[in-house]
Amino acid sequence: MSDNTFGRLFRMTTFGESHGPAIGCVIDGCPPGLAIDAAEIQQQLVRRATGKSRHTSQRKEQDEVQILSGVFEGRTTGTPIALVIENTDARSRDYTDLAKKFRPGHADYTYWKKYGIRDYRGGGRASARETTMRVAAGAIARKYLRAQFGIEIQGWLAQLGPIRTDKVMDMDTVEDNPFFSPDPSVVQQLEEYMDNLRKSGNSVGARISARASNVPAGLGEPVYGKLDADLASAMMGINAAKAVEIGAGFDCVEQLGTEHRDEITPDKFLSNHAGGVLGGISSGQDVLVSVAFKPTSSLRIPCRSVDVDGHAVEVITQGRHDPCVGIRATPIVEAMLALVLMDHVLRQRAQNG
Ligand code: EPS
Repeated sequence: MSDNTFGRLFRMTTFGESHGPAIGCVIDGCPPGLAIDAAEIQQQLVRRATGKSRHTSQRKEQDEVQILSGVFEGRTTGTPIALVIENTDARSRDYTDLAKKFRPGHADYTYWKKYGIRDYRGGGRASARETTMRVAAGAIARKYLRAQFGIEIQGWLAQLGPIRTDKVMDMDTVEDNPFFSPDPSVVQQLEEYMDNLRKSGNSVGARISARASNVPAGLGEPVYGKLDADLASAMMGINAAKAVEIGAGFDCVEQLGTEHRDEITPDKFLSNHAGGVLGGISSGQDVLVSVAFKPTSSLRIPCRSVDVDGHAVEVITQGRHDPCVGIRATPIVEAMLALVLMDHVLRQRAQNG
């Protein structure tokens, strides 16, 4: 399996399966001298973890990250940073029935078509568990971006199923509820919606948005390697992502040029439909990205599928699953935003000093 590496100059290579002994990554290209410790990485991992509320998977992992290399006396040394997290609460028997069957809507089917072999336990490499390492590496990138440029990254739940959660943007409350909703007035509605959904055995999609502020102008390559193209690729690479928008995104279809263009005064831009990127290069405005996540495909509601021999079968998924993967996706979107910006900061430095 190739292409497990992300980034050009700040390179993260992840490894591991959901029910293997551990999941980990090697980060190559991190500048030396950055103060970082496991506790800071842990802070981000905790935000993404399962089992924090009744609305997510009840798998209980400590997600305790170990720094194996690349950090000496609390500072990065410029050598590869290896991170590892042990898997301690895998329950592989839940997957016995899926060994030879495919969950519709899941990568079960395409992994089998591609490789003719798959670790079916917990979705193997296709599991959301792989995102632990994106968040861990993202924590290091965030630290650097903040220390060097004052870049701040904040994500939030913008919509869950039919419930819009971005009509009120009270960012102080994002961490105070299990959904990362910026609107505290919809939290009760989200709780009830998710309780009913969980009882029904179904799942639902969500939209996560994120903003990076204090991004310097000039990040991103003008033709190939555009900042927005790399963001789109990074976000689409998150498990269950189905659509990405930058700035106004698909709304630009209905906008007129007079509305979409972001007029400029000597003091500032007067709007930000571009999402902080013009011609593939950051403008100095906030970088805005939004990602749609599909409903989880692991459902206990029976459905039709086939087995590895092509025979018709019924599939019922057992075990502990997220009824809405979007609920845990805010820290992952933030991490991918940090990783893309980090890579482009180093690329900008390499060419333009
Ligand atoms: C997942 C299924 C569940 C989740 C898992 C992602 O795992 P299991 O079936 O082994 O209990 O708990 O997420 C994590 C463990 C995690 O850390 O994100 C899946 O099918 O993707």
